[in-house]
Amino acid sequence: MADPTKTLCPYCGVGCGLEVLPPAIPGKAVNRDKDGTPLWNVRGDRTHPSSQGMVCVKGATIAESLHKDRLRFPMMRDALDQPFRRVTWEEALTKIVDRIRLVKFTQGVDAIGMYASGQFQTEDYYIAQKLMKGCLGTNNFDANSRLCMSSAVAGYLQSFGADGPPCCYEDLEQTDCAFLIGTNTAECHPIVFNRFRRYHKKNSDVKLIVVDPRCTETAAAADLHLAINPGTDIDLMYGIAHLLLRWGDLDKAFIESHTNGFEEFKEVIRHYPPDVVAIRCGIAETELLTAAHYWSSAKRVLSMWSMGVNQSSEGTAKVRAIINVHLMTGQIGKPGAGPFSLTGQPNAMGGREAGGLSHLLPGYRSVTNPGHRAELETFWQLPTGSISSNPGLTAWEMITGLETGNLGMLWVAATNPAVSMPDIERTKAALRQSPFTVYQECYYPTEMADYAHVLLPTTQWSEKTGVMTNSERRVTLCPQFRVAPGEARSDWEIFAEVGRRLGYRKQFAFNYAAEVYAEFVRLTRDRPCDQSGLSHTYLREMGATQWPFSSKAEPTQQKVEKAKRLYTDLKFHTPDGKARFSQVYSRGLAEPPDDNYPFVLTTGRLYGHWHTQSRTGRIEKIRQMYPNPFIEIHPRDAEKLGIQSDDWVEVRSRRGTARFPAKVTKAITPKTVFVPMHWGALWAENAEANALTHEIACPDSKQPELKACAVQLIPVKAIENSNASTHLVASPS
Ligand SMILES: Nc1nc2c(c(=O)[nH]1)N[C@H]1C(S)=C(S)[C@@H](COP(=O)(O)OP(=O)(O)OC[C@H]3O[C@@H](n4cnc5c(=O)[nH]c(N)nc54)[C@H](O)[C@@H]3O)O[C@H]1N2
Ligand SMILES: Nc1nc2c(c(=O)[nH]1)N[C@H]1C(S)=C(S)[C@@H](COP(=O)(O)OP(=O)(O)OC[C@H]3O[C@@H](n4cnc5c(=O)[nH]c(N)nc54)[C@H](O)[C@@H]3O)O[C@H]1N2
Ligand code: SF4
Ligand SMILES: [Mo]
Repeated sequence: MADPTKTLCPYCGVGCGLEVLPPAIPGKAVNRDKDGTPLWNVRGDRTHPSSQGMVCVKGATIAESLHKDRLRFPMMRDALDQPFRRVTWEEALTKIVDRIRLVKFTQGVDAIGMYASGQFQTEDYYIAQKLMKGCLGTNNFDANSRLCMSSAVAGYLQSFGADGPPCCYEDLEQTDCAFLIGTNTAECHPIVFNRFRRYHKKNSDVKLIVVDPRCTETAAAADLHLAINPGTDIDLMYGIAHLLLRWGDLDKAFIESHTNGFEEFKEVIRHYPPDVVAIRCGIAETELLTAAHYWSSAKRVLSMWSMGVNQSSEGTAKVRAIINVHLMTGQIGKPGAGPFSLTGQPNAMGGREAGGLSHLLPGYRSVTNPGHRAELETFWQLPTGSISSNPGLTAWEMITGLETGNLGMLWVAATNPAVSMPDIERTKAALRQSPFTVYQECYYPTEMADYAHVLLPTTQWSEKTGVMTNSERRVTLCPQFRVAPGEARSDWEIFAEVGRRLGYRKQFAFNYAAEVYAEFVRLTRDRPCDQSGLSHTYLREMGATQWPFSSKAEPTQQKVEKAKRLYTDLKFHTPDGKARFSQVYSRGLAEPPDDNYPFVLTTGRLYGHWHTQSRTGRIEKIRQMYPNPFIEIHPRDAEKLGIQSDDWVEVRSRRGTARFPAKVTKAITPKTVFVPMHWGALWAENAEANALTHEIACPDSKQPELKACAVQLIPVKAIENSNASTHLVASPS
């Protein structure tokens, strides 16, 4: 039998290793989809250190999505109200290159914007940076990581002097206390959760604390679930810090030698005594005391977080508040301990390494740093001053750029902003105004296709070769094993071809993804994300490998050991080598509930679905798991509204409305409601979470507060019975 192809699951940032075999395995019936299409066999890769053979339902069913509804040929139209017509690549590329030249000439290069995704491979990211930030000279490249990980990036950078999660998955099995805040790990990072759960079940003295306004599957497994009011994470962290300080449970030697700013932080947490914090968070004081007690009695505390922390108007401050508590207790740089952001997408980490946000450059560099710009200009053989010193437009600023007309061309790839952006009606209106939008996608239809002038068919995972980095900094090679449908091309190849046509032949003289990666890793040498010792060949032969992994002569095993955790020498990437405490007070939600909009709506994910359903909506098993969207409402609120499960509810925010059947459940905190983000216009009528959300963002990370907005709930039967519905707005208090 042929050897299986070893690769990585292309869904979440856990980054599970997969083994893939052709549909026909000798001695077995050919594996087929219901429509008769032969399906590749997918199973967990036991040799992959991150996942040890485990997979969740998404990884297990990926093969069923690969052949359905694929975009096969380039398509074009002159206006959005026209039908698409099939064109050749030559026509499409000529059109794009002409338009780039025109916009550059008439509006300037900063009128061009590219919006891409953590579902790019590192090679795609890198070539896009070289084209946009290097050759074209605009930093207007942003990714959906802006909606996802940018608060974690900003928090790490401010506290440690560099991005990069310091921990590894082995820490899950070496900790005394896992502190999960703003993460539904059981549904969204299932294999990380499984690894911890196995260990937790075997070790009764190990504690699990979960901080989430909802009693998720994750929270249900906790020793302590703190169902805090949305947006009160900083209060909670400072409340814990206050108690640890009061009890003298500090690592004074660590604070003294390896940090700055503790005295100022002490002054801040003085204002967070347990009685005040308990009221703000909506928890009992005893629960807060228990959390602080668990924290203080654990030798090793591992914090993990994701969108409940990052997607906030104070996202960076939340991240730093978590890090502060690690710093005051010396809980970092050792096994089983540290602040660990769980990355959302399969290669959001690689995106950060390759400079895939509008303020970054490849190799954890910054556009505002003149030395960094000069290094890249020399490396890319571009004239001095080619790279702009201005941070480019963020995802949302591209939307407002379309509104004002400042953006003359939008290029979207591997993301579906017509569903995933905040304030979706405003987003769609802006997209409709775009003079020229290019959209690179592997499926058709998706919601975003409605807003494109040019559709470019791309290969996806399984049809292209490249690398991805998971949450624990582990780089896995994902080799091509299937033939791409129709005329699909890989994202990086499209960018490189446009670059060559714009005259940058030597900058884009690549034939293979391996060459692209080889160039990129040279740029990481001696940087915090050093992977100069890696190559496609190395990864193929040696398997998935964590960075830092330099090209310096050193025994491999030594490099591997050192790469497990960052900051084991307690030297941080700041100029004086010390980590920094933050001193920011909590502010709470950007749009708190009021008499008119009395509920807090929070949004998020379900175990089986992936984002806007481009893949999972096309997999029958997963569709059956979740036949329709819904809204979670606490029984107390439901009673006041006079509704029961399956009754339809209209949800209104200051920006829009949507309708959902109610799911009455105690799993949600009273006065808070929850809607999954997965149903865009293609998959349900009027059930878009983002019809309701707002774009107000963290001032540091520019990450929008997708986790909370103020809404009213109105039973649909009441609307149908009466035209004057205003007096029916239910108040939860
Ligand atoms: N099944 C599945 N898995 C996925 C994805 C998917 O689409 N489907 N997407 C991937 C991606 S890109 C990402 S970013 C991750 C996201 O992974 P998670 O962040 O775990 O997922 P979410 O459901 O968005 O939000 C997590 C939790 O935050 C809670 N929350 C809301 N507001 C607050 C708050 O103010 N404070 C706190 N402490 N908690 C709050 C919500 O109740 C929710 O349970 O998942 C990744 N994995
Ligand atoms: N209300 C609300 N909104 C949210 C969130 C939330 O929690 N609540 N979460 C936010 C977060 S964290 C995220 S990450 C975003 C995700 O939001 P999106 O990025 O919009 O979601 P996806 O459905 O993953 O879209 C990715 C698209 O890329 C395509 N694709 C896959 N592989 C490739 C490839 O190799 N090349 C190309 N060109 N295309 C490819 C897929 O078919 C898919 O259509 O949503 C954000 N929006
Ligand atoms: S946990 Fe994430 S990476 Fe692993 S199989 Fe599931 S979706 Fe894929
Ligand atoms: Mo994400």
